Amino acid sequence: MLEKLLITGASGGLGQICRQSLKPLARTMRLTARSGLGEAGEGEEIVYGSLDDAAALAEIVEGCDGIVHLGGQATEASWETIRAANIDGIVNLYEAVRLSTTKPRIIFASSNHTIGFYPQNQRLDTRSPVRPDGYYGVSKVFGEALASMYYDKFGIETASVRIGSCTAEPENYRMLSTWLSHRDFAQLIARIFAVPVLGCQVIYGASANSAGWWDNSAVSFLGWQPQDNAEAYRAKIEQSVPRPDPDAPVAKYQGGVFCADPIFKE
Ligand code: 15L
Repeated sequence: MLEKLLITGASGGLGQICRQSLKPLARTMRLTARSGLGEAGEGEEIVYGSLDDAAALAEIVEGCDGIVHLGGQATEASWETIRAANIDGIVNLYEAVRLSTTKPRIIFASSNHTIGFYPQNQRLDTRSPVRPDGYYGVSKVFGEALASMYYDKFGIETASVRIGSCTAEPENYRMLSTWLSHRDFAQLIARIFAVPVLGCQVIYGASANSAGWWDNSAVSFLGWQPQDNAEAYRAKIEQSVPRPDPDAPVAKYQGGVFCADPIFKE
């Protein structure tokens, strides 16, 4: 059990899920976001702060022995927005960890958009070269590279989880391959904190989908066995979601619509 688990981006969609599901993992949960965290529940601490405030982050990180880093920009945006949240912000986080006395293990919410431009008929493993599908995907590649450097130079351990589509249930054809159930995500996080030695790993965050594209055999030592399979929702999707044009990016590329976006301007 962790003493103090920090969740960044705790007010976002996944943050709210983790706030509930990760309670059994730590004696205390420290939740941070810029706003919107409500009242602290039992065993919770709320500390408001921003990833661009290095001094505040140092205080937020100190005393924690685990971090689930969900904070930052979670979709495509202008370079200015991505740079502030996902480039400068994650450097600030790793510097805070390096300077902390507790040197927490980090779970970095990376994304399938690091490899989004691979075609949907190609299976990948965790050593396949990256093919990001936008500024957002590039920023997640940066985060993974930063984690690698902080491990090699300073021994700080990270699991970069390339989250597919973490929703209550799969919502479209692509998600039959990319879906990560909330339950499987929580169990993956528990395994990452449980193993005695983690090192620095890349892991695909997807449930045991029959139509899945990603091979996690290089991290089988984690002992993570996803329970859910998007296939159980296929009939429902076939009844309710129009089938996309096979030449549309959403049907062609693993990153789906992110591959269709031109360079993003705000
Ligand atoms: C992501 O990285 C996004 O944060 C999320 O909003 C979804 O778009 C997801 O990828 C996805 O590819 O389904």
